[in-house]
This record gives sequence, structure tokens and C-alpha cells, in this order.
Amino acid sequence: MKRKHVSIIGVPMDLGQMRRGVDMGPSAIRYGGLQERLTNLGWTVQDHGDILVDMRENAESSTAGNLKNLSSVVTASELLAQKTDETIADDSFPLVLGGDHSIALGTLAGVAKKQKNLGVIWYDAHGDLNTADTSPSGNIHGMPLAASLGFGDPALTNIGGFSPKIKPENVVIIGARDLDDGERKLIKETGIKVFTMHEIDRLGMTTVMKETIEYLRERTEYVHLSLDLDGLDPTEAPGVGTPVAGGLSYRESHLAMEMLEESGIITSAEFVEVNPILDEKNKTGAAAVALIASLLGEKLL
Ligand code: B3U
Ligand code: MN
Ligand code: MN
Repeated sequence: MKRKHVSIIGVPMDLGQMRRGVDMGPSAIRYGGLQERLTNLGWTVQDHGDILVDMRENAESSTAGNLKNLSSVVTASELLAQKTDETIADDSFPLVLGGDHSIALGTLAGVAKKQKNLGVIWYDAHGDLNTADTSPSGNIHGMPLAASLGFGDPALTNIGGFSPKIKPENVVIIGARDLDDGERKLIKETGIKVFTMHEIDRLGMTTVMKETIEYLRERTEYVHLSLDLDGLDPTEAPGVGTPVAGGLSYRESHLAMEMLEESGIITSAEFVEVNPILDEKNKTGAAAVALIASLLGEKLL
């Protein structure tokens, strides 16, 4: 990590999916002691507060062509893109806290504006590679990776005023165990690198991370980490809207963060889908804080 300054940006977004409570994710992560943890690591931390997101009660809730709450999601994404871009212009490390995973539309629009050869690590039980045509739910949180690659409705792909944000060969998905048919098809067509749980079990997390780091180092100049807490096993991260059994352990996830920190490749990050209403005593919020701390340099000895 080259930067010494970190900018926290909260996005209380719950409109990309149907469960209530994920809008409180940024508070839960802050409440878990994030700022103090990072300050103790020597970072200067500026918390920019939260991006304005329509309340569900006031949101423009019309479903435009299988895209639920489209206009409210797009409006918040544009604000987030601008804030993230400003953070990078200030030479500060953008740390975005969700909120559901639809916020990645805005984060990646902001990051990719100046960082042209951008890599992405998508740490998630899901592919988030649906489009309006393939999505079984119409939930935009299942679409941000596809949209950032340029697939799907122009309302989503053109956030920030340009498309695509990233190239398929610069993406690595880690932890996948729940993919829809359209997502499988897109993975086959584009050749996105995916470490499913099967491969992680066979190879071990050390090898998976070594290969991921080497792969992205060869191809990219910057790497964004988009970490969905549902990538972790629900026993260790229960506070998520769509838990999927058989996930990554807390230990494997820590190892992954530590290896990324050692590699120095990560230039921005977001931690998403923490839902305190579904959580057990902020276990998932605390896991997010601990993983962020490891990613940004915390060590036991
Ligand atoms: N693939 C399904 C489910 C889903 C995606 N992301 C989450 N759940 N968290 C969909 O609705 O697109
Ligand atoms: Mn996700
Ligand atoms: Mn997920």
C-alpha cells in the first residue's frame, strides 16, 4: 500500500436488493472501531461521512425493465463515483463501506476514471454478473460486475459517463458458490478468472492468493478489492442478506488480506453487504473491521 491517507466513504444503500437493514452497514463497521484501528496503524484517516441515498420509503421504486429502484441506485452511484474520484485525486486510499453490492457501480466508475488499467478482485459467494435480461430477481446488487464490464442496461453501464470500467481479463472472482445460468455463460464467453470454492478447497488459499496476485501484477497497474461479506461462511459472517453455505473461513479471509497487503497491489477497496439487523451482536461488522485492518497492515507481531 503506497498511500498514507485513507478516505472512508459510507454508502447506506439498501435499494439493490430486498432485505431491510443493509443500509446500516456503514454504521456497524464504524461502530466496530474502524477509525481507531487504522489510526493505530499509522494511517491518517478522514471519514467523509455517508453518500446521500434515497430512503426506501421515498425511493423511486418503479422497476424499469427488470431493474428494481433503478433511478435511485443510479443517482447514488453518480455521487459515489464523484467522491471516489476526488479521493484518488487527493492521493488518498478510497475505502468504501456498504451498503449492498450495487454500490460497486459507483466505486468502480470513480476509481476507473483515472486508473485506466484497473484490476478487480471480486471476493463473493456470487458472481454479480447478471444483466436485466438474465437476473432472476431484478436486484441490482446481482449486476455490478457485469455492468462494470460493459454488459447490461446502459443506465448501469454508463455510470460516470464511460464504459466499460474494466476488462474481463483483469478480473479475478474468489469464493464463488452460487451462480445463475446467465452468469456461467458470461464467465465462459469472457474468460474471467474464477476461483470457485471447489478450487480453493483443492489448492488452498495460499496458492489461490499467490496466483491471483501474480496474475493481476502481470496485467494491471491498479487493483480494486470488492469484498462482499457473504463470501465468508454464514457461520462466521451471519449478517448478510443472501447467505450461502460452504463459504470462506475467517482465517482464510485473513490470510487473503495479509497476502494482499504484503503484495502491495491493492489501491482501493470496498466492504459490502453487512446487514446489522440480520447479524449476531455485530459479528459481521467486526469481521469487516478486522479484515480491513489486515488489508491495511495490521499484524500480530
Ligand atoms: N444471483 C442472484 C442472487 C444474488 C446476487 N448477489 C447476491 N445475491 N447477494 C441475483 O439476484 O442476481
Ligand atoms: Mn456481491
Ligand atoms: Mn454475494
